[in-house]
Amino acid sequence: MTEPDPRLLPHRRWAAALVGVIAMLAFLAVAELGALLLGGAGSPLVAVGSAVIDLAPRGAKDLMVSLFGTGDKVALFALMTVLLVVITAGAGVLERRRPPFGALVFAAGGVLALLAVTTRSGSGTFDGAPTVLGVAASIIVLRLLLQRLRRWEDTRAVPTVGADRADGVQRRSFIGWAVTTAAVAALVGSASRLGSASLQAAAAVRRAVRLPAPASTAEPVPSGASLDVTGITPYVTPNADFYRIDTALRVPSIDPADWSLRIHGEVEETVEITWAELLALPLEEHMATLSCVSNEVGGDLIGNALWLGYPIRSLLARARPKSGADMVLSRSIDGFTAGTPLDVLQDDDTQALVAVGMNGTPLPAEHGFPARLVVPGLFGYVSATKWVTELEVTRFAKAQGYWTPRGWSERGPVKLESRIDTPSDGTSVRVGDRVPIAGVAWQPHVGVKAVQVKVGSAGWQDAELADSVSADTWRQWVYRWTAVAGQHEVQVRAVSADGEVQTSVQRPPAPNGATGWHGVTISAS
Ligand SMILES: Nc1nc2c(c(=O)[nH]1)N[C@H]1C(S)=C(S)[C@@H](COP(=O)(O)O)O[C@H]1N2
Ligand SMILES: [Mo]
Repeated sequence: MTEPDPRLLPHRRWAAALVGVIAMLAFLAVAELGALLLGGAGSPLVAVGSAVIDLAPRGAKDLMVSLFGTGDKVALFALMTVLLVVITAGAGVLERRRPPFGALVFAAGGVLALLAVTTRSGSGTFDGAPTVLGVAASIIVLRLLLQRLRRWEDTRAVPTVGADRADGVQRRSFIGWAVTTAAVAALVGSASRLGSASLQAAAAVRRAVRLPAPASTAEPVPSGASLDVTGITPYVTPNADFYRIDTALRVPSIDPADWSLRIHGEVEETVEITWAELLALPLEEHMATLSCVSNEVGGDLIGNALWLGYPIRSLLARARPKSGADMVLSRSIDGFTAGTPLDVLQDDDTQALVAVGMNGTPLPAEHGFPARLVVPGLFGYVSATKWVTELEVTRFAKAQGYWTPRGWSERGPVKLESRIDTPSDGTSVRVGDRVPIAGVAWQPHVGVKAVQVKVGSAGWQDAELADSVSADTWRQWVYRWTAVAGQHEVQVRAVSADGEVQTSVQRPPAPNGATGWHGVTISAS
């Protein structure tokens, strides 16, 4: 160990202690901001607090409760804070005298916090990230501020001409940096903690929601709708795997008690329904495949789910659109809008829903809780408004949905498409292997009646189709190929229930959906 630097002024110890505490604030700020970005998960503050409660001996808990009553948790946090301040102040002093031992104290604290975060029940893969980033931030702040402090000390320790002025400059520089860092950290940290807490409160509200049983249930999915092929997309997309597309930087958090849906505009009667009123209506279940216009050929911005909701046509019937109206501009609480043809929404054969449930649970927050629209056959950008609060009956000549002035078509029917899920591009197999080539094909609301596969220069061969559940959902298919030597380009195309053959013309997603055949290369040797 080195001797303490003789230039260290003993009375500057308080400044080093302060630096330690500011570094701790930086840790908390960065970690809490990270936790907020993770949707309220991974806060070391919460995790360590919970771990202390869990690990504390019975006697200590009883003592806390008897001393502080229902304020026991506040008292615990106060106690933890005092402890943190003392330890990190000590670490600041230590780092000034014997670097890098102060930084090591922070690293050790970080390891403990990481343990607490990652061993919490239900912790996710990235939950440790905020803590790791927080420790990094604290060490950077610790070093940076101590460097400033050292410069200030140097001006005092070496008496030269003008030392007093230099001393003033360095002092102001140190104090300026320290105060700014502390203020920014305190602000960011407390705002993030509040944000996470409100997100978690919203999640608790959602968990407490009990959806009614549907008045009309969807046909049960026949077992034949799913093919037994490894690597094929499952017929129903689990909520956790469902693609998410929206313009929301932060997922809107809505308390259903404050939510309502207003149907207005060119209608005989403005209608407004609350959450309780909506849930009291006879709800229907429908399976429907939802797809994004931005989905590239072979892309995965598509999913299939069982939606529970109330028919939009019935709500419109109550409001009675005036003649001349031809569009419904649905609006989200965050301002997003979609323009949907009125006749599609009024059509008896189109199961367009104000949906509240997705695969048997309330809508996940990122998929529109408490309510969204689902319209089979239309791309999401012109129909599937999440966090929906308004349906304005209007005209295409008067209004535009969010994406239309941004270069996307006014109307967006989903196009006939098919995708190879397995094998993946570039797979090598052995000659003679039986290779299932399989995937999904869709044209929601129209349906798929055939899928064909072409391997190399061989002609189109019919694939085996899974049972169709309804025209509104995608269909699995498989072509069982026996590998022959060589490198083969495999392509797929679908035929719609209307007899349309999927076009080979390659178009990009803009302005109204990509087209072309999906292909993969397989080599056999
Ligand atoms: N409020 C809101 N709703 C929205 C969007 C949006 O940006 N904001 N995007 C739409 C688009 S482009 C698509 S493809 C679907 C995606 O729905 P999902 O995220 O549940 O898959 O939501 C639609 N609804
Ligand atoms: Mo989309």
